[in-house]
Amino acid sequence: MNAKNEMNAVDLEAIEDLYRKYKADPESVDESFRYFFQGFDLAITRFPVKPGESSVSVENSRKELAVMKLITAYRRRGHLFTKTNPVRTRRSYSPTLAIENFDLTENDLDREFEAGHEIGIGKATLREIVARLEETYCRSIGVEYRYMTKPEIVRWLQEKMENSENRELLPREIRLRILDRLIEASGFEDYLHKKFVGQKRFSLEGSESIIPALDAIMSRGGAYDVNEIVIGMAHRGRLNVLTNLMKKPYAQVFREFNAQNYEEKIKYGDVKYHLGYNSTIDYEGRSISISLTPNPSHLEAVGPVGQGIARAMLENEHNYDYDQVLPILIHGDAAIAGQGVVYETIQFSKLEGYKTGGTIHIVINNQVGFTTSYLQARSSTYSTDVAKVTQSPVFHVNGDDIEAMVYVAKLALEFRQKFNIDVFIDLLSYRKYGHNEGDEPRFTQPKLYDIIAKHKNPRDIYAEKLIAEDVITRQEFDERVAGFHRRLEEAYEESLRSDQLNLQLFFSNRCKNIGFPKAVDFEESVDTAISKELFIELAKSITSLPEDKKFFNKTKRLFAQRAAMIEEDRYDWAMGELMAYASLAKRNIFP
Ligand SMILES: Cc1ncc(C[n+]2csc(CCOP(=O)(O)OP(=O)(O)O)c2C)c(N)n1
Repeated sequence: MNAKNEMNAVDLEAIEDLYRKYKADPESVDESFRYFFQGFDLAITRFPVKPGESSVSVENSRKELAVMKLITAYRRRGHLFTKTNPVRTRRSYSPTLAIENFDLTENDLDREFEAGHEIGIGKATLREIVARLEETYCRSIGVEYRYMTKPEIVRWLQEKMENSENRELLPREIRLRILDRLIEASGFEDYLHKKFVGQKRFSLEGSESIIPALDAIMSRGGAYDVNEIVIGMAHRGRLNVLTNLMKKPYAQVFREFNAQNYEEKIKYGDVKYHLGYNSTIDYEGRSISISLTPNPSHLEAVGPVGQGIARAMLENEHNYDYDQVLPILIHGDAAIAGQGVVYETIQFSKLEGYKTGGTIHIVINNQVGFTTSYLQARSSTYSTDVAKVTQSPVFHVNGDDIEAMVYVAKLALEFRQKFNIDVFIDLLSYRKYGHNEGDEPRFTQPKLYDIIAKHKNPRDIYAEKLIAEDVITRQEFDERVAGFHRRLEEAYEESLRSDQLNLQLFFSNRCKNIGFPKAVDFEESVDTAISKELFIELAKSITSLPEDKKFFNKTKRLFAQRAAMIEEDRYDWAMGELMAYASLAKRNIFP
């Protein structure tokens, strides 16, 4: 038994056994029990039990045990009592973590407990222990990890979080970098809002802190051996990721808004939210290629596509060194909770034939799916509850606490690189406008949108913090905002200089022979005929088995039967279907 495990189900006999073991050899029991028994022994020496007196030592050890139970409860249930929702009061859960629920009282607050060793602060008062637990588990970050069954993973995370109170003090230059990313994220959306009135853009406003978080992953990835990042994401915030992180030129996006023609003859539709993009970013002398996969409107369908691309890269170019290829999937809260394909995809995540060495999942949890509040949209407590299926840790983070978000992003990256399993970040935020800016969110969410209307955006919240802490002056902040606005104005001017859009083909360097699909006029029949010679050539090639391999007799017979069809010029439906695929593959891949 391990004191760091389930103290809730304390078995007194087992503890007595452990105590006997400890007495024989203190090193033979887990560290946490060692501390616990040291406290117990101390209490016995200090307050020996005299005949006829009540046992102080027993009382002390009972209290030590109670504090241990409290610590375990914070680790397991602390996430239910966090301040992670920037715009709503959280639902209430019971029992709470109040000390009274653990047989402790106010009189115990200033008593010292050996149990403090368990969370790395040594012997400490209950007041200090509770303060430390509150800081670690119940502020802007709620973490679910105790369901993971591998003790070494749980311990690693626990120590990381408890030793740091789940935060990191950032140097000034990093804080300014974060501020700049927020200025770009909010400034870009605001510019689009005013310049292209009423046009759909699936604004990121309310959830902008995903941009500095992704920036942290991308810029630090190199230090953890990442060479490629594959991102799969839907509509929300896609334009922001493309421009501010992947450096797609602002002018190009503005031209797409002005609905001008592509140089290629493809139909203009929802193209700008669905196209893929590739770029390379350099940071501290390392470069990482980033690929944003194309995606259809069908939510979450991009998940397996992103995984497939990452797996192909691992197989073809990185010799299955999982650390080199990092998949990131960005979800909406309604989509991840509702779409079955999410479950299907993550079930592949640990299978030898499919795994990609762990995915960082980030949920843009704006608490609404189209028009529906999360309370009417799902039965699970969290939108991320599917994470438990594969025993992946989940960090729920208040999107208004930017530094917490960046800290979690970095921790998730380190975790993924160390254990090569999935990890989830649930970014608790809100959606400033309607689903696509054209609809009125107040029709279905009037109260929420009254709160949102008065709420400061993440950029301004962070700027106020940095101004208050003398990291930057208000004037410097205003200048940075104005400077970015000027960059956008210049890009807009540039966008007007050409009326043609040059589309970058996704993976143009890797897939040289694949072109854009041609627009098909369905009124006319499409010519799919191929010559008889090509037909025979393809048929022979798909009915021959490689000679250097062994096959079951049944397989050999099946192939022989198909090969006979060529001789007899008599084909069945199954062969017909295979020939259709073969002719299409030949035509599209090797035109
Ligand atoms: C499979 C599928 N079902 C339904 C839709 C229609 N649809 C488009 S966006 C949306 C709401 C998505 O909400 P959420 O996942 O929370 O993302 P948000 O837009 O709030 O960022 C729905 C239902 C769709 N595109 N795909």
